Amino acid sequence: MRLLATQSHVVHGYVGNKAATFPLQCLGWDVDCCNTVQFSNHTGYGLDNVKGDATTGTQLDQLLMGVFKNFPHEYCALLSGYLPHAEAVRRMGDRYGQYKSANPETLWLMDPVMGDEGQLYVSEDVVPEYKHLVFNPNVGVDIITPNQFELEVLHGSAVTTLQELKETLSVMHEHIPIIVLTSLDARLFQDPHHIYCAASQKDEPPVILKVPLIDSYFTGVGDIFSALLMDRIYRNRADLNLVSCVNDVLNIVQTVLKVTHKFSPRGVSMGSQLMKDSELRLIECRDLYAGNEVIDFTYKT
Ligand code: PXL
Repeated sequence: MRLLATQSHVVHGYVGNKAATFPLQCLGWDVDCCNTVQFSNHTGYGLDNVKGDATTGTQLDQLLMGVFKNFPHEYCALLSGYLPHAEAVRRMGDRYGQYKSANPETLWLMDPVMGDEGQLYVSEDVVPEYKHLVFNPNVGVDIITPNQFELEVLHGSAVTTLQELKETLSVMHEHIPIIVLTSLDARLFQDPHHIYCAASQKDEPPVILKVPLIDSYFTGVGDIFSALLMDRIYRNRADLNLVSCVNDVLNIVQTVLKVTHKFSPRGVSMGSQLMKDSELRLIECRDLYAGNEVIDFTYKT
């Protein structure tokens, strides 16, 4: 199993490709990484404490062109995450799209990383690029993993009820077969003590999952989530039970966060070097990725 991942590289810590690679390798994947940035550390340390550069659209295009020229049929799976500039999103979309049309069996998971809780953390012109990849027919994205804010940005309107959530998902499913919402607004459930997610497939009602909230800051959680989700969906693609895949991944991520939290029990503050205490403890969790202990997180609405 070989996967191509286009997302961040950080020298220190675990976000982007640094968060995805080791867990996937533990599961038997060869992981080929195209780095969209090379930063000293993630941006949660505070912008003054981040050094390094983003890969330009042209550089990214060259890398992907070389990779797909030399390895035109080798990838079972394509993954993408944080791409800070519009040009980079476009080039990734073009190259991945070409590969996918020549290799329709390959699974493409795109995490449309744009922001959270009402705030964009990429430049604004990234939005229409992701909209293009989601709403145009024949692009070929199989799976997207937005949070609720990213779903709203893509769809262009707020989601304030579960009924609106269903309607929004059914519009998105016109071209995207699988949508996993990695966090829903706590206000939809009046419950600040849990994180709510949703697993949704075309022509089926979405299933909500509910996970206890750990009161701290973590980064790279979405990146390990999308990597493990890709693994589970790929392995089970012949007879896919999406809810079971998402539930399994949530169990693992929850345990990784519990282990990480055990090392920084007093919590950490965003925007400072104290973030170093809450880097994901991916090595310590090396025996977990295959999954074993499964709590049922599904939530009946
Ligand atoms: O997806 C998390 C992430 C990825 N890439 C960079 C980041 C972060 C989170 O802070 O800073 C560069």
